[in-house]
Amino acid sequence: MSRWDRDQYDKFDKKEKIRRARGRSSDKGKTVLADEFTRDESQWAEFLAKGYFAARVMEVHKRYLFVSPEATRGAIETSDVWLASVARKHLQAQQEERNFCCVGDRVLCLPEKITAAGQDADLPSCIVAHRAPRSAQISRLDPLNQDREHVLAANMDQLVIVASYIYPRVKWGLIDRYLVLAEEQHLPVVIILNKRDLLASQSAAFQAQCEEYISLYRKIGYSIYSVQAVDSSPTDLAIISDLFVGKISLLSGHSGVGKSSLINLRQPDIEQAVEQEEILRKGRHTTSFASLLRLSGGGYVIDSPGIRSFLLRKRSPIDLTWCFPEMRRFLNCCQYRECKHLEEPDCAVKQAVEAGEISTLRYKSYVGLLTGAEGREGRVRDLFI
Ligand SMILES: Nc1nc2c(ncn2[C@@H]2O[C@H](COP(=O)(O)OP(=O)(O)OP(=O)(O)O)[C@@H](O)[C@H]2O)c(=O)[nH]1
Ligand SMILES: [Mg+2]
Ligand SMILES: [Zn+2]
Repeated sequence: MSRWDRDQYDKFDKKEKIRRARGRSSDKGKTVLADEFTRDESQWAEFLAKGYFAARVMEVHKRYLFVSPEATRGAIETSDVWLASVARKHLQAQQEERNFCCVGDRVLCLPEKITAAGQDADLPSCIVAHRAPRSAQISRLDPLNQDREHVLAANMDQLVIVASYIYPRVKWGLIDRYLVLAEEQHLPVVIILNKRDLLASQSAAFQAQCEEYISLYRKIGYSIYSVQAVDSSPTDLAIISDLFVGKISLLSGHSGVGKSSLINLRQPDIEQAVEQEEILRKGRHTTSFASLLRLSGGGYVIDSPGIRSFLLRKRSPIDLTWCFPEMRRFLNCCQYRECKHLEEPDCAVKQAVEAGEISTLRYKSYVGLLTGAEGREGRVRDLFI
């Protein structure tokens, strides 16, 4: 075991509760702005000179995080794991996000002095003093409180959207929502359709529909690969190997689509748990926390728990149209400058849909995201953090 033992988590959790309870009264009444937590990396030098260290968030739990030192960008010491908690003064700040940090965040940490309580700790511990602004982030509306966002991961170099043909069946609307986020963040994106081996048992109509949609996304310009993580062919292995080299990739998608199985093909430093008996699965998540893993042969991946609800905050028609690359050229072509491309007369986007230049499937996703009518996939109830 290279990092930590699961049992240790609970032990630390208890200590953390005691520590918080002791400190609480003295902090009452303080207000700190959430953005005091964010500090540009150009301002980190003075902290580094005082004994702070730069680190990357590897995993976020309810009360604490795990971080690993990262002296220079991309050189994450994944075998050096620290137990971390966000500095208390920040925790009382008003915030627009569910958590202060998410996996992939670059943070500035101060090692904690060994106290009586910490002496038997198996991991060194530290306080997260600041977080760097994010270069990219993937977030949704928090299913527990839709006034705030839940950032799933940050600072990745690419988003890998994972879906399976069946079990569970591919939801193209969910893929479109991920694509909107990637476009907005200028993030390279790859779509993986997994479980190709199960396709042969499906109807010819379903197979033809999948083929049609795959060519549709290719035509728009997206990379989309059809693979199988079980009994993979050499081509599948080559696709997966090439995909992750030299980058930090976030893998996201529904539960059970095979995210962890695909990662395990590349031998991460910790083998990710995979659902053992697929037939028996009842919507339970096998991966419960997003974690950043180092792969043998280079590259890092963020394995994340399957997503059940994926509501996005509403965007203006102009912003949203821009996030559909095939619609971009019709921006400013409608009769009305403020055209939402819904019921307005002389709408260039709707004319393009009628002419078959924009697919009905993608236009429906646009309308759903604009009006919020189809803004959900599956159940809203969502249990993971
Ligand atoms: N037939 C077939 N089964 C697969 C394939 N890839 C993964 N599976 C199975 O699908 C099930 C779910 O795989 P996981 O890798 O745990 O899926 P996940 O996306 O990580 O799921 P969560 O962690 O719950 O989000 C497991 O039983 C895998 O063995 C595939 O290509 N073909
Ligand atoms: Mg998993
Ligand atoms: Zn229009």
